[in-house]
Amino acid sequence: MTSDILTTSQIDFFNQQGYLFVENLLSKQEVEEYRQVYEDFLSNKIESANYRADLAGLAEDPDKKAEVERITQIMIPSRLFPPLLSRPLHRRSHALARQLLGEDLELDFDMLIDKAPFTNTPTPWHQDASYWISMPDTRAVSCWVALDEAIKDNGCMWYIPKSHLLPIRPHRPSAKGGGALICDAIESEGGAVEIQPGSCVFHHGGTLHYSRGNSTGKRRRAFITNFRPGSMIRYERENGFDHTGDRAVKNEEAKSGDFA
Ligand SMILES: O=C(O)CCC(=O)C(=O)O
Repeated sequence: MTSDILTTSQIDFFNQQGYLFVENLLSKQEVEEYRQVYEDFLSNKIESANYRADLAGLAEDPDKKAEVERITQIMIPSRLFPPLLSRPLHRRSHALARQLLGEDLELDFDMLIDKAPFTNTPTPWHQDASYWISMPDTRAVSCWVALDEAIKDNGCMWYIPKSHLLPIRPHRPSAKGGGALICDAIESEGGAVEIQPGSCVFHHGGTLHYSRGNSTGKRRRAFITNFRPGSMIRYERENGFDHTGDRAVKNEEAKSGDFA
């Protein structure tokens, strides 16, 4: 059975720890359907080239630029292919996000992150809020849905419990050529959440997270939705920010290490 109702203890866990595992957001058949749409994005059958990047950045030596994208990120899939908005992943993750952080939560953006086989490239430790402009209301939650089994060796998510309750850490770009943002953190501060296809993990916008590289021969596809109060989405847009642009440190507090 798929899930779209949370218990009080799940909501309390999220508020206290900053993340929450939810089993079976999608059925097996739904996972298959999402895998097909995912391939349409990766093969550019659904035109997404302008929103596609390698989170690993460019290799330091441009002559050695990776032939294979190591961490493929495609932003705003539902703006490029709106039928996704009424499908189960968006509907159920939205329903659960509202139970976690409030009825005023709306979809801000979504993204695909794929780790190809044997690419061995970690997603660096970071807090999502470091990418975003500073906002008066910091409620924000991501739903990270696995379309393949996600285990330590192919890049399941790791979280640092309670980190959303502490000041944001200072962030910096991880690589020349526009790599993901990084802050100082280590695995022993947190724990890995290994999950099956169709299951998901929610994390708060202030929760520190990371994933190891994919050292296996199989894919690691994730479909991610992100929600925040509608008033804050309008605030972002009025300030020219819509999650399709560059990956600079945008949050003033992440430059200094404070978080209001
Ligand atoms: O999929 C990954 O490796 C990283 C995902 C991530 O950083 C996020 O969903 O905020």
